[in-house]
Amino acid sequence: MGLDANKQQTWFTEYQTDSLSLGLRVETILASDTTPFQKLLVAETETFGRLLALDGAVQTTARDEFVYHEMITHVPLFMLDAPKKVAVIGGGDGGAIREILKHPSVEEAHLVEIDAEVVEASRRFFPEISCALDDPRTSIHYTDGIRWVKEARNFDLIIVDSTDPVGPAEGLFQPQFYQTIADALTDDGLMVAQSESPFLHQPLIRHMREGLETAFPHIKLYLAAIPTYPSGLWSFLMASRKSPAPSPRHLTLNLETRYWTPQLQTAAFVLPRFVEELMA
Ligand code: AG3
Repeated sequence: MGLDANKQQTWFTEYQTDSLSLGLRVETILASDTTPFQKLLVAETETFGRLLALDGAVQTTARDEFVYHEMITHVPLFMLDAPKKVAVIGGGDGGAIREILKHPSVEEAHLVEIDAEVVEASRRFFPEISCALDDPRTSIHYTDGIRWVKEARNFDLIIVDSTDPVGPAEGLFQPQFYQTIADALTDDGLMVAQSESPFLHQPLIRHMREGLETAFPHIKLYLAAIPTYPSGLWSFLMASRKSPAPSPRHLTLNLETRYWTPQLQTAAFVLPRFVEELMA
């Protein structure tokens, strides 16, 4: 407990708001680059293992990535009996793709990432996260997700695995984008988007919910605990034309997971009152 003055004092600090930060002691900096889109940092941290940060914001760490990647994928996938075509907008580390391909019905997993250097960094420094990017079912498109979705059709699930709503991801939080996603889905299809922290980003969550409501009749929010993201409590918004219900296969598929369980498939939607109020 506490600070050991004998250890090297190199810290990664994410300034999460203008009055709140998260610090991780760094053992080694592995990559620090400016891509055409953002600043990219890969570092070995003592507490959470390898860290990928974009524009100073934690995207993923080796020790807690499973929470985010399992929850952004399995919860919507298990609302479907036989998902076949899935797309991830953003998510260049490949973690969501790895989880999607655990579902045997999936035939096509499309990764739509604007920044090829994120994918390259993940292949190089996070082999356990990027491991499904070479699967024959995976296609990678290095392009703007907004443009790509306009041409997409017949998807069972579209996942928006974006960075925060500043910089390259800004357009991924706009109502017009949600309408183009709706047009790219089958009638039974779903979309899910990471929607930041209910402690710190309530206006954003409301804005996203209202935007989603212009394109979809059913919107639900669910939660997961992600220790390296701002406040540690994270949310996801799921939207669909039909009222979603877990497919019976969520009880029988016996996926290898570390966070998601069949019980969480429904329990993740049970909300604390202050979060429920955000959705009312
Ligand atoms: N997407 C990033 C979630 C936002 C984190 N925000 C922050 N640290 N300020 C995660 C990408 C993982 N595939």
